[in-house]
Amino acid sequence: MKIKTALKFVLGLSILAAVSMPAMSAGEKAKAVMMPTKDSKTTGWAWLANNGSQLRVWGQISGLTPGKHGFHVHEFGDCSAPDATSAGSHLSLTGQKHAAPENKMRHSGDFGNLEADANGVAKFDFSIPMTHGLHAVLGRGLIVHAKADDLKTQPTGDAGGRLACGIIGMAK
Ligand SMILES: [Cu+2]
Ligand SMILES: [Zn+2]
Repeated sequence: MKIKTALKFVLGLSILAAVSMPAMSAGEKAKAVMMPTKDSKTTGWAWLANNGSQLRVWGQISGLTPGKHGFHVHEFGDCSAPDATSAGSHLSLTGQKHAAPENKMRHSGDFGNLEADANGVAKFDFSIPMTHGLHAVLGRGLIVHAKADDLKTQPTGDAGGRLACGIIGMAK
């Protein structure tokens, strides 16, 4: 009797695992918690998930000056330097130049600009083509800058210093 109950339990568990696994990979998403650099008050968060052939990016960042701020995925998931330069340059998987997010020929990490309102809060929700999707940006650094990205100056868009840095990691 006891053995029979135990068998039922094990069988039940394996059915549960088989049913729940496909749902987990379909809903796969990542999160970057934006931490302020030295002398910055900029904080926030961004979610990232595959949206068909595109990458959806949504979230909220506060403690900005009103107006446009460059927003990029940088090469490394290392925000440890006081000015976040440890995150390296813009993520570039295909060797293209810096450009606008609409441009097919751009750094993979070129997300363009966020626009902060009069209170210094930027709310965003956009989708952007991304070679290899979410997995291309996992473990990288997400950076919001002090100035607007002019979308043409090489190799940074002249977006100025780094106000906050977050490491893109898997999330529930
Ligand atoms: Cu940047
Ligand atoms: Zn770039």
